Amino acid sequence: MSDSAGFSTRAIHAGQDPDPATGAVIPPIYATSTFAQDGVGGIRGGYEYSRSANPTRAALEECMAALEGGSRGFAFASGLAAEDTLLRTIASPGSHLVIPNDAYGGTFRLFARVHQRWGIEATTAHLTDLETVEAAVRPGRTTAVWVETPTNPLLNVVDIAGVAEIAHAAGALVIVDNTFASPYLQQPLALGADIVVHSTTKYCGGHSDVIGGALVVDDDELAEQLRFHQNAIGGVASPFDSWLVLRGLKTLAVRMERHSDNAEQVAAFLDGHPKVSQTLYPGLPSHPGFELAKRQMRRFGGMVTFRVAAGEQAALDVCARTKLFILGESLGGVESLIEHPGRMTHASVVGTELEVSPDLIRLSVGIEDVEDLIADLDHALA
Ligand code: P1T
Repeated sequence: MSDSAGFSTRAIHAGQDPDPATGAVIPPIYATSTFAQDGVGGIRGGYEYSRSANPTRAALEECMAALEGGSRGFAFASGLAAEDTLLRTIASPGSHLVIPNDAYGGTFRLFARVHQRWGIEATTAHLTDLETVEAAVRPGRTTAVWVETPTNPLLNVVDIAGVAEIAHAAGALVIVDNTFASPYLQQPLALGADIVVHSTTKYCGGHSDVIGGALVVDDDELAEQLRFHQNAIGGVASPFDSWLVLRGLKTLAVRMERHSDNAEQVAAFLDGHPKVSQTLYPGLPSHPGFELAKRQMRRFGGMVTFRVAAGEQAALDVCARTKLFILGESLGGVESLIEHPGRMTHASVVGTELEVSPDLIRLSVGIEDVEDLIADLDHALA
């Protein structure tokens, strides 16, 4: 496959040549913990123990790297395992990071309740405002700026290139959690980021049947440090989970197009609805990040957040009344999901500055027929 191959060609072929032993077109699930050695120290085919490396996981890692335009990828047992390994790789007691004041609650909890205990300091900043980023970064002292865009659950759009300029001038790395956009809609490394993080549980896997995470970099030294920590800590993706994510990646481009088509229509429907006080979707011209999203993303994605005019109880009632939109945490699968961030995905940040409004509902708009999705919401809001 040529280096200039298009996104879907890479998704279907990168790291996935036919199996050399059998010609199998799909990478086999190498369900093995260990590999026979040809005498002590004589490693056959590069594999010795599956925590260190496994052929199915290696296929996924190569494919993720190819899709993000990086040189190396690393696959983990969950998005949070990827984040934790990354933090242990780049930070140590005394390190300072700038983190978003609007992000997945679990990411914030990892900083506030786990890493802070080990002496890692994190300053929260409103990353959509570059002046705030500039004020939060300590030149020569800050290890990294952690970006999530679009954010979970408010769908704020952060200027990756703008943050990279400020962070790099201060000697800090830029990390981008690209879970909501997926590599199809947004390419953080090309915009100046140093490290891309994914919860592959979401759009990369795409079918709500696996928990996984990934890191991608385009720097040999950083890659070597991550490889060491991935093996030393051990939170790796299993062969079966790697296979599921790889299968999902093959259709990522067509799924993201359909997610975006459907979400655009759902957002337009909600935006004009009398029971909805605010609709948050980067593809609405009224969204403060609309112009930036147009520049930075291929399309606007499948996540839509809205506020119910009558308040929290009315929001909870809507969550209870949808039938096609299944009430559940997570996102990015082919089926539509609805959730109440205040009581579900972001319950762990109640009482912090990340606490979200109680009238907020988050939709992961799936790839069903959009007329059915809109009818379901119309009924639930009635
Ligand atoms: O759940 P896990 O695979 O460990 O990924 C954590 C994670 C990281 N980053 C972002 C932006 C995320 O949205 C998540 C997980 N989020 C949910 C489970 C959710 O419903 O928002």
